[in-house]
Amino acid sequence: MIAKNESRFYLRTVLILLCTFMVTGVALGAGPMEQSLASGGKVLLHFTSTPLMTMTETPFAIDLTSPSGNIEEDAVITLGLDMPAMPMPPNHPQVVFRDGHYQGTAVFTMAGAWQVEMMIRHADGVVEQVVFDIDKVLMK
Ligand SMILES: [Cu+2]
Repeated sequence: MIAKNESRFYLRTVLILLCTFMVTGVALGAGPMEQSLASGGKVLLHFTSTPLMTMTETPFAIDLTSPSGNIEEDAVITLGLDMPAMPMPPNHPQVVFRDGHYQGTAVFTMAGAWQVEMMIRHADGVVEQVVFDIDKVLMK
C-alpha cells in the first residue's frame, strides 16, 4: 500500500518536472511572437532554437488561447512560409497538436526576412488568418 502511494507520488513529481522542462525549453527559444485574433483570442508562435538559420530543421510551437483564456486545442492550423521580397517555392510545415501545444518543424531555405502566414480553422468553423514577420534568418 505504501509502496503504491510512493510510486504514484514519484510519477506525479516526474510529470511536473517534465512539464516545467518543456515550458522552460520553449521559453528559451526565439522570442515568442504573439498576436490578437479578431475572434478575441490570442495566438503565440515560438521557434525553439535561436538564431534562426537556413536549411536547419527548426522546431516551433504554437499556443492558441480562446477569448475566455482557455487553451484551444481543437483547431486546425496550417502554415505557409514565404519571403516578402520574392516569390518562393511552397513551404508548408505540418502542424500537429501534441503535448499541449501545436507543434511542427520549419525549414527556411534562404537567408533574409520571412513571413509566417498562419491560417486557423476553429472548431466552430470560423477561419482566421494572421501573419508573423520574421526579421532575419541567417545563412548557415
Ligand atoms: Cu528567397
